[in-house]
Amino acid sequence: MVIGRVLGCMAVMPVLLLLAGSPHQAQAAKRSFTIAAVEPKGGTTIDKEPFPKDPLPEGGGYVLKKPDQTGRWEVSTYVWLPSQIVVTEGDEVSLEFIGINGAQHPTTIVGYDKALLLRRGHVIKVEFTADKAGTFPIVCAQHRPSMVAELIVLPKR
Ligand SMILES: [Cu+2]
Repeated sequence: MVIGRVLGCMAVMPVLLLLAGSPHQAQAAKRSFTIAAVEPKGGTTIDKEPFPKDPLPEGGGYVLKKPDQTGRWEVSTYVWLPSQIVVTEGDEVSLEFIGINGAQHPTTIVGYDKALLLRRGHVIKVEFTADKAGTFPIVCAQHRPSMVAELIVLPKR
């Protein structure tokens, strides 16, 4: 009777060990993200703050508007929100890009050979298996150098 119980426990142990396994050994997860093309903006008038003398880096990602007739000037930048996406190798990834600001964003996910032309008011869904680990830039060619996000694929452990 006692031996039977002990043997019974031993038979259950491998199952418990499997259940208690590291979360990294879990099956591929489905991961979904929304990535918005946005343009944070700030501004003031020259009587409060002088218009900056130094030009901003070129490439279309930074916009500095000179003072208008009221003396108001503005600065903005095109970015992806969020700018980092972290998944684990093997995950089924769904990236839903939405165009909020800017007419269009010709975009590539470098290293995963994905290209899309995102227009304002549209959603483009990109689905793939994260089958290689590393850091892969998500680059809008029209708004460099600021409109670059990172797809980070952590290696399977
Ligand atoms: Cu862009």
